Amino acid sequence: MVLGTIALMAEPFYVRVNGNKDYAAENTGEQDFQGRTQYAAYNVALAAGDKVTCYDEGSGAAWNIPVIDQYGAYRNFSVGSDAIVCQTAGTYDMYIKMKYQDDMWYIEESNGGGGGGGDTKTYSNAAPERSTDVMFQAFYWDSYQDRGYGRTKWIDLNDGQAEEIGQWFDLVWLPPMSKSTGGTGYHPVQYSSLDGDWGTKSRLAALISTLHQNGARVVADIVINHAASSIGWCTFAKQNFGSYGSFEPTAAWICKTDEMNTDSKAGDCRGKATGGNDDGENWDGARDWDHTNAQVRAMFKAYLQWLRNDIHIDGFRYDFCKGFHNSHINEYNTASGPYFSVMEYWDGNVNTLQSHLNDANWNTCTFDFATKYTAFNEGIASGNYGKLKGAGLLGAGKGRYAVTFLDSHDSFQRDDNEFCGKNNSMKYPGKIQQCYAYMLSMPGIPCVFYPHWVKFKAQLKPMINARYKTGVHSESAVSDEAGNGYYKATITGTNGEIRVLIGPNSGYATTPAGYTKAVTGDGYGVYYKLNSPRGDKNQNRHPQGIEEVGIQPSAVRGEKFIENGQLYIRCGEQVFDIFGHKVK
Ligand SMILES: [Ca+2]
Ligand SMILES: [Ca+2]
Repeated sequence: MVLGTIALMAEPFYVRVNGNKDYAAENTGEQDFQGRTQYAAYNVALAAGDKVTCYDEGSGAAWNIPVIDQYGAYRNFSVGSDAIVCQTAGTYDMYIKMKYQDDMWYIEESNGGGGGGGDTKTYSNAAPERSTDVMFQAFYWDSYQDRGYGRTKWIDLNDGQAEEIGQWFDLVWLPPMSKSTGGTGYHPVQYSSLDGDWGTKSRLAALISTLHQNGARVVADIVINHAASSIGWCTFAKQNFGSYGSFEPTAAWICKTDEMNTDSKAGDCRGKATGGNDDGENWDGARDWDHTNAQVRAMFKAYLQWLRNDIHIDGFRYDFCKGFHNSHINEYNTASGPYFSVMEYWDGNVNTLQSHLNDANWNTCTFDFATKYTAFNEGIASGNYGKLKGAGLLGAGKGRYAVTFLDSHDSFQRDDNEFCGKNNSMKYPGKIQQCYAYMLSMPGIPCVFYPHWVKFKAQLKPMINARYKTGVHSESAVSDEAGNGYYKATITGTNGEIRVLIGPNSGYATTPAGYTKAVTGDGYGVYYKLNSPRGDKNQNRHPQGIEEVGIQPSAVRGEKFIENGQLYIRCGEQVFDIFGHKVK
């Protein structure tokens, strides 16, 4: 009977919404990697809750396609028993890829942009669900000079490092890239100028392209609480974001609570900051923008849209989020649609972190300072392994919103003693590898810090690989126990599980029955088991710059060939497997 139905299937096909509205699906004339013929219905307008099926006019039958390609806007849909169900209202291009018992949807948002490489789709939430991403902080304080762990100018990263970084990490956080008063860049002078101490705009573009081609998304450091003036204290540089607008900020755009109005060094500028009250904290080292001013907000929306679409930035790391009300994060992300964002809200209280995520409408992640302080500083560094259980945002069940980390450019080492004190008191003092064994095994999005990568690459790679192979993600379930001198956890991924043992009494050196060793070291062991075999992470990358070679994972144009029984596709000099992963 089933075969009979297949025999009857014939064009024309339609995308049918709620059983009564049809959108014609045209034959695109293309087949995907697996030989499925592809049809497409464009600009399908859907509301949340709408049910979508495929309809065959030839047989008069509608059927549910329960598989959605993960590289499209799959997060906006769920699979129901009789249809796929739209979760996020929007206008979508829906590709039906048909093959007997192997049909699937590939769905893109119709305004999805594209072209030019990079990830310019607009995402509806900047905290990705069930994210398998691992993040990398690609700099440390003033590392445009070698300050002990190598130099990280754009050219240094692009020449010899970016391929490896792109292959092992999914999100690469670059330092503030705008023209600034100098140094690391946290006092920007002109957002729309990308020439600074890290290098030129063209060097930056080359680095972004290399990272995309090797499978990573690029996260820009966004400093919007404050800026430096260009002349004196109250003259600000013009901002030109091309088609997204140009702006001429004045002292009226600065909070009246800024020190411009009180500091004697402001000279003639004293009293000229006439904006509203700061809706967050004041930063006394630079001029605080008045985010209650619609012109200021328009400038930052244009800035972020320009970064997304013209510079091919995929995500944002928001600096000093104590400095302004975090509802603005939601507003700016909604306007620019990043794949991912993370707030730097420097507070170790897990309830405070959640309160500010709530202010941002949960449309972002935040750095998990609670895990840093509780699990690492008070826990591992003090030999108190009980602190690892239930710590931070992970313990609160908010792994989707947590970016875990150990040290940053601020805490690790700085010359000015501003943060660290003379004894560098904020630098993490304990066993570093144990912290990474924890972070890279647990939910959340772990962030690896450049100096730690340089020093412990041999240990970190197998940890990242175990996470990748098992499919552990930001919302993975954890089963754990802790006691005197030990923490033991099992973390469940989509393709297996990780067993992590930390502490001198954890039995870390003995491989648990049924597991494979990823890596062991001083007081820790990371082990994994898989549901099905999976290659190494750096061999299985889905290039973010895939548009540059004219390929969509859904609709592949190129030459197919079979090697060792596997189907591959060649586009120019690049070769992809059937999942769209670049293999050559
Ligand atoms: Ca200020
Ligand atoms: Ca402020």
